[in-house]
Amino acid sequence: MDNRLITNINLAKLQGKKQIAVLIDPDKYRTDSIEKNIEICLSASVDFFLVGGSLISKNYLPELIRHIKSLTSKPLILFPGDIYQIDPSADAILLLSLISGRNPELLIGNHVRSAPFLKQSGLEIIPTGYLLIDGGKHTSANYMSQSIPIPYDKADIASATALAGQMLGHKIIYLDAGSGALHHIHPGMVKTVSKTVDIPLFVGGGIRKPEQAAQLARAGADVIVVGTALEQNPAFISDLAHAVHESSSIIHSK
Ligand code: 1GP
Repeated sequence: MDNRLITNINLAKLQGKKQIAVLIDPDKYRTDSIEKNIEICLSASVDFFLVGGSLISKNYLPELIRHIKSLTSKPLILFPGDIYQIDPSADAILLLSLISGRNPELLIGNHVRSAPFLKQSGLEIIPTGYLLIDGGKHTSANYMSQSIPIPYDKADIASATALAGQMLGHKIIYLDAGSGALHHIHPGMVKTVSKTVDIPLFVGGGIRKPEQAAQLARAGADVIVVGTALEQNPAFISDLAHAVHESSSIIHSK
């Protein structure tokens, strides 16, 4: 087990380089569209891929990972909605603790069940403090986790929760409005959290437009995660990725 990916993510943060990750849901896997979509992501210089979903009803995960791996050597990180979404062919896994919720299964129960398999898998483990934030609608992530998201305008609660996550030893904080959220996380909340924690900050959920992605990156997100944007409008990924990467140079030139 190495620490290659988290080391690279930390390095990018140190250098002020903003990154974009594309989330691919195994349940929406189609062999023909995946090739086209990965090609679009590669020409847009997407930095890495996340694979996972709140609920997986078809056993496409191993095949999807193999397929993506045959198309690109970009890092592929599992973003599991449950303990069934572990596959040793990926490069790493975000070991999520839902610290915005109070569901013991998502704070420790699932981790205990999956730990022996994770050890055997050889995957790089990236302990992640995961916060669900209200994105204007009840998402699959909220329902499946049986947890109440942090209110949209409560940056102080998000900030204290993220700080607790860092103190507990998490390597990443992930603020998520949930896939398909009506609105993305408020940049003010991202700014408050990014000033509070030193570890890399992932922000996702409801990001559709390049200017939204750029605003969140400038507010302090180190990695912007998009999923629905690729499914709904693949051609847009190039503009989104460009906006995120451009935000790096804005910060550099300050
Ligand atoms: C969800 O942050 C991701 O965990 C992606 O959300 O599908 O809304 O882009 P979207």
